[in-house]
Amino acid sequence: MLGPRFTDVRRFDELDSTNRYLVDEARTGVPEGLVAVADHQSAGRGRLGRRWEAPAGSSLLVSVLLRPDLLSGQRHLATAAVALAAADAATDAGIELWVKWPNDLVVADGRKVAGVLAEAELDGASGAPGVRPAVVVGIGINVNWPATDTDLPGDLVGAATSLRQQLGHPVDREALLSAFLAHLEPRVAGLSEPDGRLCLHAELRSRCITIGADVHVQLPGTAFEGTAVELTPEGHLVVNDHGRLRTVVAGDVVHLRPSSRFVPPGPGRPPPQE
Ligand code: BT5
Repeated sequence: MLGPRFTDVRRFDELDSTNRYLVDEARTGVPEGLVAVADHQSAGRGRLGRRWEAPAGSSLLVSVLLRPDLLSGQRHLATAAVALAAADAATDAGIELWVKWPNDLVVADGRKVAGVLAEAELDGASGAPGVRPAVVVGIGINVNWPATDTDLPGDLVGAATSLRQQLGHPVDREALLSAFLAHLEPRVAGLSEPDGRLCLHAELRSRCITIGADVHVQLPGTAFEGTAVELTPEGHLVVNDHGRLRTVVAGDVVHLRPSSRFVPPGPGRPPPQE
């Protein structure tokens, strides 16, 4: 069931990028709630100029236009809201996904099922009085591709998997989209409220397999290693770098050693170990 926000769902056989489409729409002042879904993206975007790969008709490629009442430093919570809604939709489909900070959804062995990309639109109509800046958040979910590792390009073997590969049967993309939007609705409402942000933070913390892991953090022009120990209320990662606590707002994180707090799932949903 769709909530009141996400009623305008625009579907495309092909787009360059659903994020690009919504960022352009945001510049014209379109209100919160517009959704773009594509069967295929000719230039699907990852972070830092990287590509998102998805054969036509195989994946859920969806972006949402949000205008939450957030400070710019809190924007990571919009990424979290989308990641957590997608994780709940995957749970409905029968599989548990975990958040690998900052923007991946992974299965317990670390292989990536989905990636989230948030882009802010601060110019144009969004800068007009009374119009909150837009945040466009897109997610690519590997639904029916890969079916097996042999479908993957070499660089993604061992790094990517899909709902289908994990479950052993195809998954209905429409049902997944409906579940995702339904799970997103209350979280987007929560983004603009202090209590809602507290809830998102708590949820993110319990889904985040990076906390407790030894990590290599790649920042622009520099890198360091340490143990991820916490998430700030804004969802940023706190890393203990040999006794010095460093907050990482944006960066790439490689897990060097899995979290001791994370117990790989057996049957049913595992509670994270505190
Ligand atoms: C992401 O970037 O993971 C964000 C991906 C967001 C994609 C969605 S699709 C709808 C919306 N419209 C867009 O144009 N984008 C969004 P990043 O963390 O930079 O990861 C990118 C890296 O993941 C690539 O360099 C590959 O190594 C890997 N990758 C690419 N395609 C993948 C896939 N289908 N499954 C797993 N890994 C993949």
